Amino acid sequence: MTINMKRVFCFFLTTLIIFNAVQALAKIKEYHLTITKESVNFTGRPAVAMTINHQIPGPVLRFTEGDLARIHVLNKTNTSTSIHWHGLLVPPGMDGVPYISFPPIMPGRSFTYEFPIRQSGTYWYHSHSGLQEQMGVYGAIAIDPVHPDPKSPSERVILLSDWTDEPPETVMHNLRRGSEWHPLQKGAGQSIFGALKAGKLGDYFARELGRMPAMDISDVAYDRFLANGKPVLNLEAKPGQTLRLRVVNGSATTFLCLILPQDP
Ligand SMILES: [Cu+2]
Repeated sequence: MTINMKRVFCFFLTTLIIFNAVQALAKIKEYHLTITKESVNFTGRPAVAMTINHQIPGPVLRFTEGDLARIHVLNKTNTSTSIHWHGLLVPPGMDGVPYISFPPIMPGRSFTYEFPIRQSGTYWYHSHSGLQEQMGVYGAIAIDPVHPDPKSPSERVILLSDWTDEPPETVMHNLRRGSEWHPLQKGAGQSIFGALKAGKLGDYFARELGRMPAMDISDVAYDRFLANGKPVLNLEAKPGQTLRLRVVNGSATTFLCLILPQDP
């Protein structure tokens, strides 16, 4: 071994020892997530959903920058599943994209994700398998910085999402047919006579020639919009109190607008 090679070897060994020491010193933050297929009722009618720990959304996962996350995911459904940590800087094998970064979690099996928390902020996690995210497999992640501002206000996580009683596969099928199913559900169908009446016949034909459906994936007729799994969410605060809101749009297709009312 030449002197240079020895130096390189020593450098790698030292780096590895320091990395392992840092990992060993990191606080382990452990979570258990169990994915189940079960009946829910958001609309007065029962519908099939996929839940995490029997809830939609799944629990808020809280960490502090520098923690070591250890998350055990158990699949109690009859289909394969996965969890992807949206926006988190994780090693490739922990990214949770089936057949790309790891094998999917098969029915009855579990997978333990382990990765260092290298950032702070608000993120979310969701299934990366089929249309399971639309069925309820998602939750928020809140990460505090290593040195939090001592004056930081108390905070609330708000995870917004869209819900349809229809199986998401049916939604996708109707969207791909280019049919008027969703516009009719929303009372927003567009007819040639309507275009004529509005003086938009040219636009109508331009769209038809482009084989562009009148409505697209942003126009799904959802049955409910949810905040932390509820159609209506009340956040309590004392008069004058400052709150930090960690807001996540966990919708499958919906663009949402958040309006904060001014003081009366
Ligand atoms: Cu994502």
